[in-house]
Amino acid sequence: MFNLVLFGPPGSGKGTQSGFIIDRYQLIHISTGDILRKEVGSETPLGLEAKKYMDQGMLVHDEVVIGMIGSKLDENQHVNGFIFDGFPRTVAQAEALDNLLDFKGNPINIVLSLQVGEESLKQRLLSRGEVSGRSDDNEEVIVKRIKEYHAKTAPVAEYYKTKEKLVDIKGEGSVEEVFTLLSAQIDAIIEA
Ligand code: B4P
Repeated sequence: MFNLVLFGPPGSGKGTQSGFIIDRYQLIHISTGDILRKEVGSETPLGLEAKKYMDQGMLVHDEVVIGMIGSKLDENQHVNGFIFDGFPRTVAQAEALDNLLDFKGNPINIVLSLQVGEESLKQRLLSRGEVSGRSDDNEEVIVKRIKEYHAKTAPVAEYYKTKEKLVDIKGEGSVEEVFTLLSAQIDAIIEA
């Protein structure tokens, strides 16, 4: 089994690259952002609660997100592996994920961290906002999301660095160039 975390700030291309990775490597895609947006769209109690935070550019509470991941892992028992997109976003989430995967005997193999400068992030999210209709893609919320990233999510990179699982990837080329860099890292592990 191959388990990958795709890590990076808001708008760094996690969702975009996940699409290519699942096609090539047949992994199960777990995007907490997608799951939460689905809950919001269906107006479930979880979605209504999550919306309050997402609309303001804040992270949803750890317990909610960790519970969602546990269910997704249980739903997919005999698979090639998982790509975690947008999760973990706090050190508490990273620890919970390690506990869940260690219990199953299939730890995280690698964490690929997309490096994109702040100006590019803002531009990308503003452009996405023009077409996506997402509530978190206007200037005020984007600035808040990036602040929240530095305060709560950036420490997750340190967490994986100490476990020698973190690899930085230049995330500012074309989508194809970034995918080439990501797949070289994945291939090196799969073929080892
Ligand atoms: P997410 O849905 O995870 O998404 P994201 O960080 O906004 O974007 P991503 O990095 O996937 O960028 P994308 O490919 O779209 O999070 C949304 C919200 O959900 C969070 O703020 C939070 O409230 C909540 N949430 C989710 N997970 C959570 C968790 N674990 N804990 C708590 N709360 C959680 O790319 C962005 C744009 O750039 C696109 O328009 C794309 O076309 C473009 N782009 C991509 N690659 C490019 C490239 N190489 N060059 C130029 N443009 C590129």
